Amino acid sequence: MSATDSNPLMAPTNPHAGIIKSTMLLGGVVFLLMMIFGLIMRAAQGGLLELDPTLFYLLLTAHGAGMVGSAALSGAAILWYFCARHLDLRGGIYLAFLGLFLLGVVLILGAIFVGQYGGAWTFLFPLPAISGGAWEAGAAVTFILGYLFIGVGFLLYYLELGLKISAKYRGLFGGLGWRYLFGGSDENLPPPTIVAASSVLVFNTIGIVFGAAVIAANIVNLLFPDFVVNPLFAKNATYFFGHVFINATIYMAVVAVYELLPDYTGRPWKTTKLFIGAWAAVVIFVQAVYFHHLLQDVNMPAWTLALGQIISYASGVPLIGVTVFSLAIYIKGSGLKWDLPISLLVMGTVGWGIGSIPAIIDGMLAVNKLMHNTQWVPGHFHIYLLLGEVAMAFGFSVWLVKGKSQEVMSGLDKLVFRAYMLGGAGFVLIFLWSGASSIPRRWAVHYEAWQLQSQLASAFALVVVLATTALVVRYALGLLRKA
Ligand code: HEM
Ligand SMILES: [Cu+2]
Repeated sequence: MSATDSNPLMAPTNPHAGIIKSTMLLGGVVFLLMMIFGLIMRAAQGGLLELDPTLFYLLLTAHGAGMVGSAALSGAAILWYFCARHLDLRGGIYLAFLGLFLLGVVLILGAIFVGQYGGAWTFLFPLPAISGGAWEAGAAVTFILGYLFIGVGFLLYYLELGLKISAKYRGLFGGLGWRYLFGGSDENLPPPTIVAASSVLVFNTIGIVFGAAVIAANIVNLLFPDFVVNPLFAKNATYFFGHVFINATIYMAVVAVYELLPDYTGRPWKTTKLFIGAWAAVVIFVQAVYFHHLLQDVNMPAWTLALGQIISYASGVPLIGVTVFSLAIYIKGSGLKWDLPISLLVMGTVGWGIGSIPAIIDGMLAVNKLMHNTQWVPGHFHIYLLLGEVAMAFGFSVWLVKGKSQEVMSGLDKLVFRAYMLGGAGFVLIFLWSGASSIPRRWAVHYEAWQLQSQLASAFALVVVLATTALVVRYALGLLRKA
């Protein structure tokens, strides 16, 4: 059964397929390259290779910005592709978004590898200005300007989605499904993809606006150091933006599950009150929960810390719970035939759910005090990014080049899938283990007593890199075959 037969909503050909395919190729290649940077860092921490600490911080900055950027790009491409099944989106807007994004990438890469900016993707004030001579203010300005272009691109992208959704579903409240939730009729009810798109566009636009404000403040400070920014305000705004933005990447990518699973199970993913309610909770919680980044800031008012703690318990539950649970229900007894795309999509959804558990643990004050600057933190987010968003992105990519007929998993597909999953699981678990052993994060050089973990992790990372290489090559060959 082909996707077109079973899904009446899908136009025979998606008018945006070409550009989305290219975007996914770019995203896949950058994921792979950044993984290699990650492997180099982990191997250096394990003493397996010599790496100048200055270079480590350049790689760390590039890895953080590059990974978050590729996750955002692939998430945006997925969301656009599926929204185009329901809305009449303008291709020119997507091209402008992509152009601004690439311009931003060029500035960021230039700032890092030409300007030697190594202040991490979080550009936390006043670090960009205090380089100890490692980079000039101009490099920091260039890096942050790169973000600004990407942010503007995203605002344009969300504006187009917002306009088209409002026109078709009678305003954003219609698109969010909130009108129906509060007793309105179910006529013209938005499909799950539109509920997701409306929710993401609301919270990510708010996040990006805060990001833009703090970016502007940083730039002025870098150019005119007399202009000081309140560091506590800057931290709040920066982490609000960063937290919301990285979460949005997964919330965008998950629509691939809503849209593609029905092709496999023959059961449409329905917009229910529970579904709308879960997304409504996300719109609020994903913003409020950023307080967990401030649990160590003793000068924050106590109520914010309490809120950070309470919401951290609550935030993962609604949407992830609903999505993972529904996934299990839709799959059970459907006779689903596993191929590579659906396996990767399901792994991504489950990985996302599992990754929220160590995040919730870190959101407890008592744990956070001990763990926050350890590798527990990269441990939790590598779970829901490496085994979550990125797995979904590759699942979508290989679906794009899937043949019309039902394909079973070849022996090679199975090998690649298992290598990615097991390599990834080993790699992230060792981050958690390292964190639990109080090994700090973001240290270029590790004591000998810490190196065993880094060495084992490097071996797992190598497996992930090989599996990812196979995925990228398989996708590229698929594109050639289709062309
Ligand atoms: C083979 C796969 C990967 C490897 C080997 C790897 C390796 C690493 C290492 C060694 C660090 C620094 C840990 C420390 O603080 O000591 C790191 C940080 C990070 N990684 Fe990865 N990573 C991988 C995949 C990913 C993916 C898929 C994403 C996101 C989509 C990602 C996002 C990040 C981010 C945001 C940081 C934090 C950077 C910072 O602290 O400023 N990584 N990674
Ligand atoms: Cu966060």
